[in-house]
Amino acid sequence: MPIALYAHPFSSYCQKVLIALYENAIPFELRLLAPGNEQVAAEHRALWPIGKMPVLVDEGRTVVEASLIVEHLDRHHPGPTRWLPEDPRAALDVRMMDRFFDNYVMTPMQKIVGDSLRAAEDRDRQGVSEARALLETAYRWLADAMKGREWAAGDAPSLADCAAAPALFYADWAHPIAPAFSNVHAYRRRLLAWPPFARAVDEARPYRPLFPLGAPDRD
Ligand SMILES: N[C@@H](CCC(=O)N[C@@H](CS)C(=O)NCC(=O)O)C(=O)O
Repeated sequence: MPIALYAHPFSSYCQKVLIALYENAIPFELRLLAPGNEQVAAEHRALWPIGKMPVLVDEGRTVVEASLIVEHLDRHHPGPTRWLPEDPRAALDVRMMDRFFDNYVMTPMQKIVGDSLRAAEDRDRQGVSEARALLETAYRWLADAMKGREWAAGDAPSLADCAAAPALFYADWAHPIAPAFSNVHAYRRRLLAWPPFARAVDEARPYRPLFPLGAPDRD
């Protein structure tokens, strides 16, 4: 039975997993979570009532949370690119950067985007301004952390880069990265040129009109 991935190509957390699948050419069946696909939505709800995507099913085992899905693929479908180093200290560096991108880039980016989908009277101005401030702090910290680095942790692509690519891609749309943070811009550009992420971005192009803040005419 092929791996099934419940996902949508425009979702940042789904792209995090798609990178890992594409990079190591792992075959899978996309169970597209999109309006009108009621059967797929019902399967997804039954597998993971929390309702978040992506969800992966492999040999009857359900795996949730993008980082854990990438770790599952690394253990059970290892390919030429390994996502977590064997060395425990190096693996901790990768996990730390993965947490950084999820918690301090992806989360505030989602807050800004999610808030823009709310009715005007339900907007959370304070929450959005806190999210913007957090993104500024995260960009500044990352600009320093990326000095002399090509990849987020160590000298090879890892789980941390799977997290970084969609996080920085969309965060720059939601709250532009200041030109002064040139290391962050350069890293984001390298990620956009990374073949598995370039493919995920290309496949998601038709959905750009869905970006509620208006997708910029670039990338
Ligand atoms: N912690 C989850 C977050 C996943 C997540 O936020 N997914 C979004 C799409 S990018 C989602 O499912 N949104 C739909 C919803 O919240 O109903 C992970 O790492 O997989």
